[in-house]
Amino acid sequence: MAIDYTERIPNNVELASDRTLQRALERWQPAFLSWWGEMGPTDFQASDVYLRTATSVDSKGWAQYGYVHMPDYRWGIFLAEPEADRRIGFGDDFGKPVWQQVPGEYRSTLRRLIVTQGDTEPASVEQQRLLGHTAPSLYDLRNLFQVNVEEGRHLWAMVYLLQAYFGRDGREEADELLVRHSGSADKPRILATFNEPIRDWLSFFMFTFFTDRDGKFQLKSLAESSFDPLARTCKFMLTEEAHHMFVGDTGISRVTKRTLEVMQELGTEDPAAIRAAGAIDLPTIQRYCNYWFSSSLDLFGADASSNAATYFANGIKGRPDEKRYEDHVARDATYALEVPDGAGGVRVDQIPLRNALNEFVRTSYVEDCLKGLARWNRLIEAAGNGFRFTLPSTRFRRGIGSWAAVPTDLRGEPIAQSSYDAQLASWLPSEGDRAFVESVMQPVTEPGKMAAWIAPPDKGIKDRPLDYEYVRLA
Ligand code: BYC
Repeated sequence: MAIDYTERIPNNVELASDRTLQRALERWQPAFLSWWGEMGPTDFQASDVYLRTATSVDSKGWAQYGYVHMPDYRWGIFLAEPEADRRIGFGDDFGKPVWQQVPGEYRSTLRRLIVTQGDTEPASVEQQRLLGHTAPSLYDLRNLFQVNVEEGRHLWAMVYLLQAYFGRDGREEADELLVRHSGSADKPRILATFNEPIRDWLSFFMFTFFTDRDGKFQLKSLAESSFDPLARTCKFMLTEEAHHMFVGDTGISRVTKRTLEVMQELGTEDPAAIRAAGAIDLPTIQRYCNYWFSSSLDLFGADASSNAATYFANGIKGRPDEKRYEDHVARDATYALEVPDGAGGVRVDQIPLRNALNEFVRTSYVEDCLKGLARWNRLIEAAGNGFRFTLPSTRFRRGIGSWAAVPTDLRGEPIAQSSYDAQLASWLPSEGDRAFVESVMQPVTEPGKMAAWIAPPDKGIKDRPLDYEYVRLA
């Protein structure tokens, strides 16, 4: 009997009325499920997890809570409600009607952007697949799985666009999204950060704070797209994305809070003593920030980018919250870009704003990251301690753009390669730091209990108590 996919794939795109698309998704779904089985969270597939599931985009349906076995999660296809008479919001065609189909001349560009976005979603699930075994509490375990199933849904969102609007090429790309794997030597994920291993929960919190936040900015840029189905898809993805950054932000707060408690109890700031008590010293947390922040900065692309200028001119990818700006065409605006002068110093180049858009958005991202740091620093200040978290310069340890491979210190001052090489190990997590952090990652599975290196959250999920059984281990 034919599977009723209106039941199996909740959607608000009238899937049942498009047999070709339905068949394409029918072919892809078993491949997705087998990818989830092989590359998704190891074990826990038979556990009941207290998950939020979207069953529609309205306020009633987008966040339904209940126990679910992860493989039975209802990965659906949801686009935000259409905006009547929506017009192109930026670029050379400002004010013209948006596109409901892909314009032929932008087909390969749009496909490439959708594939790049889509590739990050399963990549992150692959990166995090082992973390369930070392969760510091059932609350955290549930949050990990919530993030994982939603990244899976975000993959569905991009696969829907590929299969609905890009014909055969789109179907092939959808298949390839399940063939590339994070960290694979032969077929790695597209963007570098998504090939970095995430072996411990401190890295997971850093990733959800710094890397998911790049996701927020990229999705906001794509939510402005003149290709209306992409814009609507990204708008709805953003509602789910907020929780992922919450997990990172509160995760790092809780680790910091616990460390401060231990410092208070012991009356010392000595990292060795703090580690001996099973907590993670603040300088180690700072080194993890340095690592994940600098890696995530590359995800914005090159600081001077003709690709970015073309996306903007053609109405393909805009600026986050484009309505905030007065000049939506930005044909004559310029941007002062700091670049290496080739002689060990810094030079300021005036370049067209359109070409500097990646840097422009990266700057907003840094401001957003700093709000989190200010929150963590307030905890430290309230504890009467003088330590403060800081972000390295955006020039530090870059792999993409004009600062790529230019040795600088944490403040972004160009330095000799030899000096950089000598100090890098003290700026980033060392093997010793990683080994220590991994050593404290002992699973805690009793409801309401927390591992020794992390404070409990302020409250539970959906008004449930902290000792609620967020995951019923099978
Ligand atoms: N790694 O002109 P540029 C998320 C390449 S995260 C490797 O700036 P472009 C999530 C680039 O491909 C958000 N290569 O390039 C978070 C180009 O190569 P070619 C994901 C890189 O394409 C957590 C060359 O450098 N969404 O959602 O305009 C969990 C020149 O650069 C990288 C998106 O990324 C890199 N980091 O800009 C789950 C949005 N950066 O063509 C999910 C879609 C650049 O010269 N993607 N290159 O060979 C885009 O908008 C663009 O592709 C990028 C790059 C902004 C990423």
